[in-house]
Amino acid sequence: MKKYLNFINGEWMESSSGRFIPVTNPANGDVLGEVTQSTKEDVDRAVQAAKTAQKSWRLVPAPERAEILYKVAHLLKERKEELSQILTSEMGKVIAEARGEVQEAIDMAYYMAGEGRRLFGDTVPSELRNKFAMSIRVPIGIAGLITPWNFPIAIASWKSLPALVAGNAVIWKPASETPAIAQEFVRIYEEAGLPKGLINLVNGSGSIVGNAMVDHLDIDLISFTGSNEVGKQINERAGVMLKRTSLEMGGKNAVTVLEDANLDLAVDGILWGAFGTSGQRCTATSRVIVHESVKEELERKLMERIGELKLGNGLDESVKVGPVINRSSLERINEYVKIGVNEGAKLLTGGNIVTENNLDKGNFYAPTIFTDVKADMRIAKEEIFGPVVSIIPVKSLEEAIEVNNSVEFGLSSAIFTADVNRAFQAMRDLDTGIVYVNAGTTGAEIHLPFGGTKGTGNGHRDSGVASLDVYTEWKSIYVDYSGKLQRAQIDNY
Ligand code: UN1
Repeated sequence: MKKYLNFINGEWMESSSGRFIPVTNPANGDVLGEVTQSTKEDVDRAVQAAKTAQKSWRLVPAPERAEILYKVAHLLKERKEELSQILTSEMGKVIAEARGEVQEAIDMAYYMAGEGRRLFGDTVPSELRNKFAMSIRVPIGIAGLITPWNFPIAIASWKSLPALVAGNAVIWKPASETPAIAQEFVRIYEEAGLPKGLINLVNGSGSIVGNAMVDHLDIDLISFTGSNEVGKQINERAGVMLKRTSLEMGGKNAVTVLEDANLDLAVDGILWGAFGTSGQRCTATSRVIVHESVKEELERKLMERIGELKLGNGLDESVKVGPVINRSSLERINEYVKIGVNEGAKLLTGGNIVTENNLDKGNFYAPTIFTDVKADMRIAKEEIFGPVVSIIPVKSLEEAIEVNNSVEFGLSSAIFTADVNRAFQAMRDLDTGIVYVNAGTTGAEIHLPFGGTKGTGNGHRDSGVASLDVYTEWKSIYVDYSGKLQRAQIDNY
């Protein structure tokens, strides 16, 4: 039986709890191994190691820190196929998407390595003579990362790479469902020569390990991606300590299809956005807001294509839709479908757990489309995190924007239209952190800020240069070379 361990102060070890929980393949229920379940003491040990390591790391020139990140990038690239296979076996997404996700981590590693030679601040004129003014970024100290199972290496890369290049140490709690890919990522850091104590992997539950991290006085910030429920709890606990939190939470993303849209292209975008990763992306397309004049044609085209979505084990290259992560998720999705039916939405296709062709050993849900959905129904408002999409008819662009913006989340939105004026109006008025024109709601690239408005987040961003704001403090420095006391705002007026 494979054992997934903690990595603390440069050593692989199991938790002192002695407890392990099984890790299963969501496509067939096979037990892949077991993962150690850590305690508060393990978190303490990791923090001690991180503290010592960060003291020297902050003094290593950032371009030198970046050399290690370049090695991480090379190693990820070299091992891309192997990592993708591990990812698919453990998390379920189809192999093509797993390769895409590993590529996202590779891109992020090269990009953040480049930041080692930038990490720009500003030099600005002082208002006084013979005085110099500048701002620089300084590391915060120890970053606590809590990451989800749906993008277990990409999201971990969005957080750990900027944290490390900026001079912080990291304590990382991966999701309990995906410890193998987490272990491989940490091995790559180890092989790249990252000094011990700078990345510490602590496996375990949110209630024990997660809370111990949030409560620890020496962990300076928490970066979390996951559910709103947990994000709010983290924010509350951390808030009383004035601890920085960067929270990336739910979505209820919509594709808007106007009457002048290229409908075949819109269908491609919807199928990919709604059913890719079995709908388990924060950016998944969960609503289709369509102009009533093209609704029927769009539905017909969707129904013509839905049969292409072969379900199965994602390691089979011909499979298009993998399993959902676990049994309880499968049941929750099924509950939402029942809610939709009871609310009076019309089920166009799907709406069931799939059991034929031996798929009952895994957690498979049929790609599901509801139509004639009203914007205030629960299925149109709450995050389902599964392969379920709701079609909502509207009469105008203005109404489409209103419906798009009516939910509590604000991660991603998309509009299909051939009219440049209306595209720009949508870019201005859709209230999400990410907007696509003539493309679906997924597909964010790592050099742009990733995150959302309203209930999706708390104003911070993952990836892009913006992510450095999470892992650094600004320090403003004034150098007076006049040789006399110069009082700002006073002596110059
Ligand atoms: C997520 O679902 O949390 O834009 C991340 C996308 C991917 C990242 C998704 N590049 O869909």
